[in-house]
Amino acid sequence: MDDFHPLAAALDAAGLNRQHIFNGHDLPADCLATLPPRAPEQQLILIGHAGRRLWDCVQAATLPGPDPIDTYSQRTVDRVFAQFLPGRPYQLLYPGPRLIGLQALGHQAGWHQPSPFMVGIDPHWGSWFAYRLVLLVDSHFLPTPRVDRAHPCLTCQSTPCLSACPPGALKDGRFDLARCSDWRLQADSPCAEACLARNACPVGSEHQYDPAQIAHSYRRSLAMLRDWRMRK
Ligand code: B12
Repeated sequence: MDDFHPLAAALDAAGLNRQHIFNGHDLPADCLATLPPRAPEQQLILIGHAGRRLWDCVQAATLPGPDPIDTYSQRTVDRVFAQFLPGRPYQLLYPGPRLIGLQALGHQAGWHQPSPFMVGIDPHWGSWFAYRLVLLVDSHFLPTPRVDRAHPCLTCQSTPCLSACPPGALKDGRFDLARCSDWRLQADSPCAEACLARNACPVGSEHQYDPAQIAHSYRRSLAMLRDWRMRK
């Protein structure tokens, strides 16, 4: 049996503080459908970050390029594998060209409950976590038990996210992506560099990212939206 503890401690210290190990053959068919054919014989390691630490580490690393978070995450996992599992190759699936359903994997890990604003939520971290790496490895780690946490939105009485959304994209119990996107793409939109609904959510608010990280991530998603609109 391989020991994941030293890798977990090093990843935690580097701000990549959520890890989940799956045996490939335990994943449901819809998750396996987006993975390479050998995945059922391997282990899949899902790595995320939660809270503020990752951004502090990324800032300290002063990395070049448009996505310093991805660069930092990949360098960190390279370093951690070289230190604790030298010579053991792994296949990096995310970030990468293949579309991996990260929230579906997060759901299997017990990290993801759907919020009205579509970012996953849990009662501890709120919506202040994201998925940073997906690896396939020929390893024998102990698989991680599913985290079993309640869905905080089910008991939320005040629903501040719904009233904070300026275009009303969360009305009627479903997320209206076109309404959200049209509003964000307007000149001087207050939602260009932050989601006011997400910011209004009280769950895990002590873990809310640094404003610079929020602006960085939302600028990137806005650029993605612009790109899609141009191609339509
Ligand atoms: C495309 C995409 C978007 C599109 C959404 C368009 C759409 N309807 O697909 C746009 C550009 C709008 C977007 C925006 C954002 N995104 Co986005 N996005 C993705 C991406 C790259 C692919 C999603 C996908 O198509 N999956 C394919 C299907 C088959 O997989 P799935 O898991 O079953 O699908 C789920 C999602 O698609 C989700 N979904 C559907 N519609 C929307 C709309 C939005 C806005 C979001 C966030 C999710 C979402 O619901 C599905 C069922 O759970 C994922 C990364 C990934 N590879 O999964 C990130 C991802 C969903 N995004 C994420 C985030 C955080 C954001 C932003 C907050 C910006 C940011 N990066 O910080 C904003 C949201 C704010 C807003 N209101 O716009 C995170 C969510 C983390 C979490 N805790 O759940 C992800 C997982 C990326 C990551 N590395 O962690 N995103």
